Amino acid sequence: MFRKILVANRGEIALRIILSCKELGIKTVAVFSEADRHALHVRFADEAICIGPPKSTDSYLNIPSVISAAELSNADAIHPGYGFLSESGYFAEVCEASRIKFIGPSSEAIRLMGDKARARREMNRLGLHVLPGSGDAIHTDKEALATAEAVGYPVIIKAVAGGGGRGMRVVHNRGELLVALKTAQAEAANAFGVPHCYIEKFVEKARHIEFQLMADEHGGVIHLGERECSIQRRHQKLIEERPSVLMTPELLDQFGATVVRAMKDVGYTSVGTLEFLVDERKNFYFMEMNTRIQVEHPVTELVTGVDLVRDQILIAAGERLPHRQNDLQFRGHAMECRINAEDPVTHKPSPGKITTWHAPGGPGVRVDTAAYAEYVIPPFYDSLIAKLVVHGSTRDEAIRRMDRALDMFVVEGVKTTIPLHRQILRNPQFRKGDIYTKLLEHLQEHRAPAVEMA
Ligand code: MV4
Repeated sequence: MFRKILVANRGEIALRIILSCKELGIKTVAVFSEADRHALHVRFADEAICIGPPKSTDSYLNIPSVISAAELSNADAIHPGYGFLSESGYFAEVCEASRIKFIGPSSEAIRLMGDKARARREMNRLGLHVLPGSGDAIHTDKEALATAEAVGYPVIIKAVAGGGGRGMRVVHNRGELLVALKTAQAEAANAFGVPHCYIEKFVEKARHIEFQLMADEHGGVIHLGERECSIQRRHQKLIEERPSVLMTPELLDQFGATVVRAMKDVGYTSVGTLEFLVDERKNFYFMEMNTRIQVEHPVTELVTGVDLVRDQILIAAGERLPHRQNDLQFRGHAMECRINAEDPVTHKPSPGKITTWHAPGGPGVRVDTAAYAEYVIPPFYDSLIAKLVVHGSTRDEAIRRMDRALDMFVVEGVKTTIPLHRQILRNPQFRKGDIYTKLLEHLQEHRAPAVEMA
């Protein structure tokens, strides 16, 4: 087992990793930027090392600084959390070369899944369905027109290097295609440094459902069920839950076995998530794989009782999976609301001092946060300030519990997404579980702004 783990992250996920380390009896090293001197991950870790100026590229993304901190503190492993260096194949490779265990999959697996076109080809080879389309980057106008014709309009243009849905374009007919492709390529070049885009069938009323997986270094693989993540805004997830209203025990067993087999065949290790786009006829199409612990992992923890971060650490230390598939039970309904410090009208981050803070509690309520009263949210990082996660015996109970917990969540001094969440929870379509791609856009269009947000 590891003696000491360096946590290469900040905010709630750094705290989340530190708490599992404490329970495992593993010492922790926090790294922090000059903007994070008063952050809680610095306080709760056994040691803390400043790794640079506030800007992420100078600190949390600075590979030489992070590796130096690990060497200086004699850490035998690094946990990258999510974001920052968590899906950098290069960083994982530097860790491997420095004989510091990267808590995650191999650099090779990160690189494979990071190339979205290659990942789709590989998963398709292993038996997962992918949407009809070009599969790879489109190079000529002729190729674009032929592909769109073959799959039939509407189609969607996505960046090969993108992932997470940034820079997507929906095209309804032949006349729009070439202009949309040019614009998408220019945007992709600007955002990701590479212009390559691909074309695939556009699915109306799509759902986003993902599967949590866990694999050890001895060939053991299990799945921990799905998460429904269809409530998104500008490709940021807002609410996640389990079970999805369209999941059945049969579908879970059947599709679970399929994803487990695919992960075995590709030789994946660590925790990971397979994301699917699901159409109205319950067809699952593989979109991409995330090779990190995800923001929404507590949803799975509440319905399975598994500590995913603890198990991720045990697996990285070479231990066998601590659970067998048949021992896992899914209990009740879990739901997570991501609370961001942002302006409800402009959607811009709302950094600054939290003057009043009260986090809700009570049965079935969990709050993952690194914020506190008088904490000053720095303007340099992600605006997530808390994850409010609830568990109930039914979806209805979970929704009512979430509503009362949101009501008892007091954050003053900065603007947050709490009012937006309360509005979504009250939406009749959401309550029925009729959630899909466009729901939130509809909700936002039909809203009388200031009044309902108040
Ligand atoms: C799609 C799609 C429809 N058809 N792909 C991809 C990344 C994710 N953040 C959104 N993505 C989508 N890809 C095809 N071929 C619709 C979306 C989509 C979406 C999907 C599920 C839930 C909410 C969504 C919101 C916007 C777009």
